Amino acid sequence: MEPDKSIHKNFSDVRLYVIISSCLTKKPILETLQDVIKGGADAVQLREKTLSDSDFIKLAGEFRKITAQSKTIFIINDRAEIAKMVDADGLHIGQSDLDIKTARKIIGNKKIIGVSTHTIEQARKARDEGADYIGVGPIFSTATKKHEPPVGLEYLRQVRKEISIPFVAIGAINLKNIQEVIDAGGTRVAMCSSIIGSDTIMETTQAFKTRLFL
Ligand code: TZP
Ligand code: MG
Repeated sequence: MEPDKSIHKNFSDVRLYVIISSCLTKKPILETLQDVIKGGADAVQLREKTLSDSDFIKLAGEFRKITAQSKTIFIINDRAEIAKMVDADGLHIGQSDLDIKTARKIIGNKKIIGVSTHTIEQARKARDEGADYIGVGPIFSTATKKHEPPVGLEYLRQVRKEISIPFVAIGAINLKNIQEVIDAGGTRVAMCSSIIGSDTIMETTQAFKTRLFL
């Protein structure tokens, strides 16, 4: 069955995408979630690399309840079965995770699938295989994903020229460098540490949102 294209419309409204991991938050994780929603995040991703499945399921269930009362899209990183179980809005996968076809079988055609890409070949492949959006990065060198070398703004420019599905710039984006990202064509951006590691999570989220709409 073909993926339901109407989902693109939903993701196409996303400008500010916040990645939440308990190891990087300054506040309890559910307060962090509430703050980023209040600050105007269009999408949040729960990214927990070391939680057991049972703890992840509990946390994802809480995320689902909270995001269901908002317009914020809820994406789960890596764990397709849990995304299905808690009825998340989507799943985000990397280059070494399960493939899009398998992910689609698990979470269904109505859900969003995002794929991390680091090269234009990976971007083309994700697009051709039916990704709803791609991540483009790390744009800058980031401690949040140490093993992944930065791809720079040139890759973002290449994606802007060639790829027509939504793309999200990611990787050490902060309030000082976001203009460079916007100037290179990044209309959608994802941040982790610069938002959830801030002392003022809600205000910082709002500040990013404002910058994206200037
Ligand atoms: N994928 C590419 S860079 C990155 C991910 C998950 C980390 C983003 O986190 P930060 O803290 O905004 O650099
Ligand atoms: Mg992954």
